Amino acid sequence: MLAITAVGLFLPFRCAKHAGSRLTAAFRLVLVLVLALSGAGLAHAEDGYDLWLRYRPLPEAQAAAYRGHVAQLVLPAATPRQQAARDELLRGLGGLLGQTPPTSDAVSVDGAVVVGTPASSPTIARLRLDTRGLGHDGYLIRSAVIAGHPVTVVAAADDVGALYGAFHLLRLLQTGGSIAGLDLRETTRMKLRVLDHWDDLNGHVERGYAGNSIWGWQKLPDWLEPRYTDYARANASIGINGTVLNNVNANAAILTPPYLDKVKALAGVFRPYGIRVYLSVKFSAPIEIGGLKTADPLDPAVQRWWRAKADEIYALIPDFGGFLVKANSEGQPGPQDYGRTHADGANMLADAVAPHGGIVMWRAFVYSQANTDDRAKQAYTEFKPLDGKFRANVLLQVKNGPIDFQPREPFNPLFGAMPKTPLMMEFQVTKEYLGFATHLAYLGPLFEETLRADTMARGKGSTVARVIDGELDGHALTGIAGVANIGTDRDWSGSDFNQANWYAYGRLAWNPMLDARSIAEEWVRMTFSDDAAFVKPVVDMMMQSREAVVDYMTPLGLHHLMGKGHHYGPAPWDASGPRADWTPVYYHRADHDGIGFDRSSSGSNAVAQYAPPVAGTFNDLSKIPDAYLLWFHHVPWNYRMRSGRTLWDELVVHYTQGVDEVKQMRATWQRMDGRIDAERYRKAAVFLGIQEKEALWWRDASIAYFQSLNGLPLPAGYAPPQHPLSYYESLSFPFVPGYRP
Ligand code: GCV
Repeated sequence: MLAITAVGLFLPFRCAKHAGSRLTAAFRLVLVLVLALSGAGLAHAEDGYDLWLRYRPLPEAQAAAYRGHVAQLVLPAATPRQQAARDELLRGLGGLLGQTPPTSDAVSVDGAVVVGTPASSPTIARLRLDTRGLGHDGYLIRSAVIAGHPVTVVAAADDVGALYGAFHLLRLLQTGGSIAGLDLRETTRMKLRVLDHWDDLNGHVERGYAGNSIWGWQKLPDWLEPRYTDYARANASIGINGTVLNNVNANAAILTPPYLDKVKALAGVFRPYGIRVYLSVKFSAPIEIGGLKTADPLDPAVQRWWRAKADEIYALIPDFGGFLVKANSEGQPGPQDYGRTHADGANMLADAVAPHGGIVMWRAFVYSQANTDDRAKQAYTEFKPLDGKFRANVLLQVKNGPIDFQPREPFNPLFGAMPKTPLMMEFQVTKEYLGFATHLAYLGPLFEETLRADTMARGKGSTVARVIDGELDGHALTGIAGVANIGTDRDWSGSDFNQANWYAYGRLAWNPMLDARSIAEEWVRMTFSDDAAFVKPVVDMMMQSREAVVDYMTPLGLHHLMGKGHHYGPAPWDASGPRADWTPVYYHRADHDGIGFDRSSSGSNAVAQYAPPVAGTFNDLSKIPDAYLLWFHHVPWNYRMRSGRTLWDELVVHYTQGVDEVKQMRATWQRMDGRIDAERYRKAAVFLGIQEKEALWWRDASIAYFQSLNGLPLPAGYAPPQHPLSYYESLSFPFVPGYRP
């Protein structure tokens, strides 16, 4: 019965929107019954598994127009990577156009698609295209004429570039782009485009809201889940070329022989897709699994141990990427345990992997309980003096903001401050602080805001994007990392809309200058529908969504007001142990008279860590944008805002606006009913309902608490919190997903 219902609901849309043919009611009924009986109805339901690579049939008129341009595939399949490009094109074209073009060694018809490199394809070699400057990853897509036949050429210098070009061609078809008169050239300056999985060996994902880890360690290396290949396809389609398999809060066991065999098996699945594996390593591994008495990076025995470990790994996985390290932060061991610096630790590991071409990503997310200085300043204080002291194969991985992936933070002052060190961006794709799985928060605008921020470090235009893509300070080793939002949920990311964050991260990793709106548009067209009446309102809704979260959680520069440990929901009242810099009261500093963290020159002086023009803006109350006011300043509740309202009234307006924005998002989505499949429509509709409830919870709890301090009335027309403060304070959440106690 279930299957019949699901298929019955689903068919009217698919027939009308995709198959392009009008089925009679009788035929439709027969089809429903056949599908229901065979169980195929459920198997083909839109459950989000296919991500943006759905390749559902295009409307017939559109498919017919494209078919003439993809009448034949001329491409090599001699290596696994070439095979991957070929398989994807066959799968994609077959799905989109309803027929797979024949493959051939030479162009013999109009409308052939020729894919390859000068080395892999004699046809491409004969074209003598200028593939220099494309690097390993770049590609050209051109309309050309070969032997009198108009063709489309996807040419690269390396097989991986050809694979990326194949995905680009498919994207053009999926988004209704023209494939006539093409002359595209795509390159990337970002060498490492990496996903960081915070996956534990027991299957738990730290800050994961999409089920368990997708790595089935217990069944590896023998059983290779088909999902691994689909993961690799999805990543390759957006140019991601590295994956760190395990949590930065690392378990040393990942470096033991049984686990390295499992890692090798995964590396084998990913290799055809141009994806290298990396591992997070625990600094104390020489003690824990090596039997040494110390992990001191200057101890020759420790150095030997790491060199031998690197040799062992590379013997198994010759293209292993390298190590990611969280050291001396949040309880993790590190070089400072032995009185050594972060550079000493990073360099020791860098020396171990250097003979194999490996790299070390050393995290700058370092702050200490023992340090009573403003937490926002500690990473800069620690690392800035080490500029120029790292080996050439070390990247310093810096979170986008100085605290910790909050809904809004100013850019991290380390960007632009360490010209002699390659800085790698670390974004969080999983929504630890933006509503977990259910809140619709498209992170494209957050990523874009950071990448475009002007550090002014080398004059105007010294954007964060130009720092990390190496242009500003002339680095060839460049990289970007995103903390993955991927798990065993059928839809991979805990909601269909969360897939957009994975997608946007990858697209911006490839080209940090892309804009968030265009990326959202691409994604919506591929993931849901190319119907203009759907795309525009949904993209508008996505573009508004992150600001809505800022409004209902942490407006005007407030930050870190969530419940301790689990990070689910508001707890601005929390002043409990074990350490001050994990409590909301440390960050908002509200009392009867005012609110905000004074990081100006009269406070912690965190502003001084920015280049003078930026520091000048942040330091000056008359210049600072409202969005960062309470990040940098402590002001009275009756402080007069640019709007003419008092700060208190302005806060209440923002909190309320956040809830209203979610209501608008819900209303927009309700209008989309019937324009996409019922399954995905309904899930997003229900999730938006959850988001509205939780947005109201954030608003009301925050207002109730701050009002308990300042005793001020709400501005006229604004509803009081639904419950007394004591109600919000009484809530507890010991079992939220992703929690690490
Ligand atoms: C992996 C925050 C998160 C932790 C995370 C840490 C980090 O503190 O809450 O779960 O640990 O950042 O980035 O290392």
